[in-house]
Amino acid sequence: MTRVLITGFAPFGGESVNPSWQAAFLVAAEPPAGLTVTAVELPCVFGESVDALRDAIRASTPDLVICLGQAGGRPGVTVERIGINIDDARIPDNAGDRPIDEPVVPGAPAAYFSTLPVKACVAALREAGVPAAVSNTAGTFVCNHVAYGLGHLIATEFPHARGGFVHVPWSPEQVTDGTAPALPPATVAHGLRALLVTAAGTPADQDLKVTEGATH
Ligand code: PCA
Repeated sequence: MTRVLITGFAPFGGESVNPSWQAAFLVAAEPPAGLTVTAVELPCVFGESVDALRDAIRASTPDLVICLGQAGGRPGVTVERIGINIDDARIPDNAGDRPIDEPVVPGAPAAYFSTLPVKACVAALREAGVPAAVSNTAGTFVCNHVAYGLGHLIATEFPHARGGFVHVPWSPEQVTDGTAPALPPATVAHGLRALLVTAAGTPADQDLKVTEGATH
């Protein structure tokens, strides 16, 4: 049995829902065979989010950690390749904090690569019928903060866990005027179940050798 921790975020930026938490909740409610899945909602707050993630890893002792966040405007599920050691907030977090060009962890490495097989994860999402891509930036807001924070926790405190960050699009209820792409949380959850099974069975160093690169 592989133990999985999946996190989503609380709503932020004046929104009333966050599809990352909606999807995480649905995956844990109906986990794929062979996996036990715990879902935890993280606060959209610099610092506190990583503290809550550390507490959740301690409590559920997962083999695999998938942190989800909302990426409004992206048309598909994006598997993040990297988290960088910088906070640069265009909007305040849910505690009113707005760091500019501060490290996530002072003195720590510039970046951490995901320890998920990112290309196999993208392939699994697509095979499940869910639009997906590799992303080379998780931004510089709280999602990147957690993407980097997760990499640092794995590198320094939880070496037996593997994990990475995945962004999900807006849900249809957030774009009722239809002017931006959206995916129902149930569709995202369906794809994420396939991603989890693939990630659990594929070490990061046995990822697919296919290009998902970008020219810009
Ligand atoms: N998305 C934001 C923070 C929380 C979330 O769900 C981000 O992409 O940074």
